[in-house]
Amino acid sequence: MITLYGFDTVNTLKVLILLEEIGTAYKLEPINIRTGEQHSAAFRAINPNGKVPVIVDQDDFQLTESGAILIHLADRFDCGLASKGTARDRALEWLTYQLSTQGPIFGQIEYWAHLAEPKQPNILAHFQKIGQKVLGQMDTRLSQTRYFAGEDFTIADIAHYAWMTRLRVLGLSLSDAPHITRWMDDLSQRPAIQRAVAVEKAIQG
Ligand SMILES: N[C@@H](CCC(=O)N[C@@H](CS)C(=O)NCC(=O)O)C(=O)O
Repeated sequence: MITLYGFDTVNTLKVLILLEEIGTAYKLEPINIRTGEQHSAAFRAINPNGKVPVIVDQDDFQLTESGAILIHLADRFDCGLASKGTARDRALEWLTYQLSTQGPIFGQIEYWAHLAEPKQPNILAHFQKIGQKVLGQMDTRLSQTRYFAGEDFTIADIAHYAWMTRLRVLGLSLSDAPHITRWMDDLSQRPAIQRAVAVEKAIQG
């Protein structure tokens, strides 16, 4: 049995999507990061960094970092990542792009748009400009292939999709990104993604 410690966050959503795609039994333990539960001694014993998501796999193996968790689960259940070869390399390439570029830039936009006090319009505009560039790079990739890694749906798609559910609050536009729109429509129809989004929405501390 896998236990997922998480909350209503994009990184938790990535893991929920993969667990639903796999179809394995899992238990969700909400950690309310808005009331500071991530700093409790009990949670720090599970993740000293005080962040979600974390999984505990079969009661004895604990893992943090959404990217590492996706790779671990994909390999363990043979779901969403080829075991070797170019298909695996390509999926890890685009997973890394999400972890190093799309996620951090979108995170900056969310901070400067909604959390920063006082507001800094110049900084927000700076990150939104980079965010549109990121969307352009994603759209170019999806103009060449059905999914990020090629013809198969992988954990690279899962990782990218999680932040894309927040596009509205980021103030970014898909008007010049028809291939992302096509890919979003495709992923939104996957029953596992629909279930994961519903589970994330229902999380309460
Ligand atoms: N690099 C980590 C980031 C995890 C992360 O930033 N989690 C946030 C929520 S999305 C968190 O737990 N924040 C609580 C805090 O920093 O106090 C991953 O990909 O899992």
